[in-house]
Amino acid sequence: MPAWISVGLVEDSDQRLLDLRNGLLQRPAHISPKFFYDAQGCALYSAICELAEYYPTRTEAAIFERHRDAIARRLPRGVQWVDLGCGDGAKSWPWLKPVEARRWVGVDISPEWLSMSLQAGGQQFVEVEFVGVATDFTRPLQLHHVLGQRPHWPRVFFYPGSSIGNFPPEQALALLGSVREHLGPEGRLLIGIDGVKDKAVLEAAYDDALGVTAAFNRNVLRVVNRELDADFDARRFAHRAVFNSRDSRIEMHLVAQGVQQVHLGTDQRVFDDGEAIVTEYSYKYTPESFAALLREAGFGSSWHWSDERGWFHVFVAGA
Ligand code: AVI
Repeated sequence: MPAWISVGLVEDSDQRLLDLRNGLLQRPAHISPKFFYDAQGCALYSAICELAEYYPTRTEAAIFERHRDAIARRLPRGVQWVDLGCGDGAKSWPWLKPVEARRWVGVDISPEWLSMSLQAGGQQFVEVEFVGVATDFTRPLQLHHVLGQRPHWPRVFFYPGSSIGNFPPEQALALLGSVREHLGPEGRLLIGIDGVKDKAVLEAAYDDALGVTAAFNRNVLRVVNRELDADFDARRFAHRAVFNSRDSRIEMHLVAQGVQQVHLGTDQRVFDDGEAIVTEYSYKYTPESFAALLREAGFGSSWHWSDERGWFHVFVAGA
């Protein structure tokens, strides 16, 4: 029977809504990308991962496929496999045998995803212990207690999909530092990183011809309407994705088409024609810049593997 633990999720929910409201009242207005992922947003994100233009998912999968043995040689055995932002858990499953996993710890903000992954994994790997932790890991990780239940099983933190890129560098550093604190002596981090590349390739990946990413971006306004009792008209905001090469990040915006007065519960906010709401940053790293970030976060060793075009990088890092 898979175990289920909730760390700090319920207590955080008022603060989340306060942050959302304050972000929209600021200039420039912003919405945290964590609000993308309601049921509709998750479905749209799954569709993005299948798009011809969106190379990260399939490029990372190809690196994992091709280099699985070499990567696994850098990981301990008999591990607690900690899947950060596990979703349906599917990216974890091919790793559990190579590392002789004894325990899978899925960490996700969505209880729905967690129960799905616990069930799917529990059926497939009957020898493995399954634990789900519902938490918002944009806040410091609090997994010492859960992982301490099996003190002698080394830890592997798995953070695929270049999701670390959605954090500004100082927050990415804090998250990596927090993982580092949880590692223990033999522990490792296995993480996927999107690389810096041609601007046209990057911008197409975030502004596809079918408009799926545009729908994903606009959907966040429906989430805001629900969460804050607001009245955004998603049709009157245009999707925009640009690569900011100075800061090495894709920036996604929603741009007001005409002046708009929007109610946010009891507050009001007027958006000028052409005013942009920042909805997501997706930072791109070179292997060198990411290795430097790992060192800054306290990791003493790292190895990496890339695809032939050097578009995506997979790192293993240890104490
Ligand atoms: C989840 N994250 C890594 C995606 C990215 O590429 O930054 C989210 C995304 N936004 C638009 N397309 C995909």
